[in-house]
Amino acid sequence: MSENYMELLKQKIDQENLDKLLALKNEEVINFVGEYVELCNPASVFVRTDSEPDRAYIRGKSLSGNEEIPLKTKGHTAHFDGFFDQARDKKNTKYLAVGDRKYTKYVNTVDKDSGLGEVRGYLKDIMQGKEMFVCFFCLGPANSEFSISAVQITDSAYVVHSEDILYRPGYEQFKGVKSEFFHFVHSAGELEAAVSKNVDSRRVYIDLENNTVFSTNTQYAGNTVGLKKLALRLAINKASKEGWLAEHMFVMGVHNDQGEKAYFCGAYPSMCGKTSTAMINGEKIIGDDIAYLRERNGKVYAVNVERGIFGIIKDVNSTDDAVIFNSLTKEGEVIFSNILVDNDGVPFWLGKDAPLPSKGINYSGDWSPGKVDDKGNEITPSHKNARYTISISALDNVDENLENPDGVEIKGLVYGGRDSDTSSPIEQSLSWEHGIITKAAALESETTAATLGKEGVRVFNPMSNIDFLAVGLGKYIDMNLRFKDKLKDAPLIFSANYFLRDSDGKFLNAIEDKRVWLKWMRQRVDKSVKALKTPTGFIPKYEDLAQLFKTVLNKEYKKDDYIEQFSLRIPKIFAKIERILKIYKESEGIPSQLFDELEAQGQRLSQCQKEFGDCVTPQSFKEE
Ligand code: OXD
Ligand code: MN
Repeated sequence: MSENYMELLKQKIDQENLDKLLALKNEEVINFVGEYVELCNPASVFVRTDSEPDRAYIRGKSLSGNEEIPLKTKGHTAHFDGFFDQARDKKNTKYLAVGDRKYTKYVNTVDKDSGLGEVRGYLKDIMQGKEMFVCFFCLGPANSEFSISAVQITDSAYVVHSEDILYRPGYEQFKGVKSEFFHFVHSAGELEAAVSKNVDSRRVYIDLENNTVFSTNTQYAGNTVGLKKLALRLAINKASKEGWLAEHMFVMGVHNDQGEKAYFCGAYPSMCGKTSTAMINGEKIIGDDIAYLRERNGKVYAVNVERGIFGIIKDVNSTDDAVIFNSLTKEGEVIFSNILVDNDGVPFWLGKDAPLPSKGINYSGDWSPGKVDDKGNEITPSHKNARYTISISALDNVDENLENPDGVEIKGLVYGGRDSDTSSPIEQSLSWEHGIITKAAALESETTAATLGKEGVRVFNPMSNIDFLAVGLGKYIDMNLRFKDKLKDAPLIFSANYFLRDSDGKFLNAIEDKRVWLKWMRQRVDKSVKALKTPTGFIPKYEDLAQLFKTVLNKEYKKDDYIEQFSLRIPKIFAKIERILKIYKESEGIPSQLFDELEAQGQRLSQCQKEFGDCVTPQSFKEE
């Protein structure tokens, strides 16, 4: 077996770890490990099984290598990424391109030979003097038709520790793996004060032919935790060949008045309320970030690919986010990243309802108020994209179907964006096709701190998956449209926007209002309320929302607020259609249905504008 690397592996790996590797009886794994032991040249290799001692070993290594520091509360640790390594690096994330495979212009590609040469150059001897960790995980619940096995090689114990919280163990399952699996090779590179020193050589390169992703000279989890967004890209490619969907979506259960649950999936770009929606008090969470969706018996089923949350901590407070706040402030395993640690070992973050410490340590080193960077810009106490990593089972409202290998039946899909002036807070599409085109494929969002670059710019982000598209835009839209072909009972499709503002820039909705929007969608699934039909979809009736605001939030919902929030801003919608059409007209292979839907919507809007003017109040629309 694998004679090529056997001699090398015997030299580099001690007997105990070699036995763990060989017990998998998987030649592809052995060759993969052999290839990267040879290239990265580590001082030693640790092979992680699913056992508790192996998990504890990794946690210990993360602390002894100073990748994490212990905090005051038992089980809590803090991790810091380098000053310039605080978000996903879109610029240096590239597909290794071969042949005539199509990509969108929103992702980067590099010729495979030169890209591979470059990244292999960085990987050469990169682990000299370091320990290599070889780890096995499962994307999705164990023993499920949804799930995909994955092997991660890294020299960062923090990466493995994060993966341990975020993904199901996969060593035992690997013993039976015959089908294709995903491979990830990561090195944080040379460290200085426990952070990656050579961020100029930060690269994330994706090889779709070999289901492999390489990542070098970075620690930020979005660039390094292979099973997260790196695996999503591989999964989108796999799904496109096999007829299912890999989506940037939460999975959650929402109750009706009788306490019956229906499950929803929701796609929102980062920092648009996806995680906070998924963990809303009173409802049930299965996942907050990535879902695999499959058709079975004419219905849609979904699983959470993960079992933990790598969530944005900014603005998490005890009133608006009670569920997560509670879990983050009690004993239990949590990694806080890029927050401020005060002198007592207590984490502080922007928007925490607690006094600002007078000093502490953050991603810039020692910190006190007024600290500025080289350019004189203020260094905030915690980074805007600071995060927490926690197991979903630590949340009070975890759903009992989190580990169900069959997944849960999905009744609604929600597409949410950050939009200050165009779309209403909630709207249901007129049909599957109308929803996929005008809500999902036309999704835009204003940029945030979750990726490097300027904030507040409106960007096109279809299905909130633009950064991760491993296939051309036309093919991806088509996959979504055709997903309906076998469905007898297609989920309803909604758009959501929590960020509408008035002309003075003031938000029109409170953070907690999303609880009402969820309940309205739930009612629509039950067909227990009617709606008003507008040219862009179905909107709630005032009476239904007023009732929900009363029962869910104990708040009075003023008719004027309803009118302001749900009026149809026709010129803004036209401008959006123009932007979207321009993008799709410039792209190749777009299904004609997309243009037909947008054109039909445009005609309905023109008609409506003629009749009612530019801004149409909800009273003008008829009940369906
Ligand atoms: C995430 C992201 O971290 O989308 O989930 O950036
Ligand atoms: Mn995400």
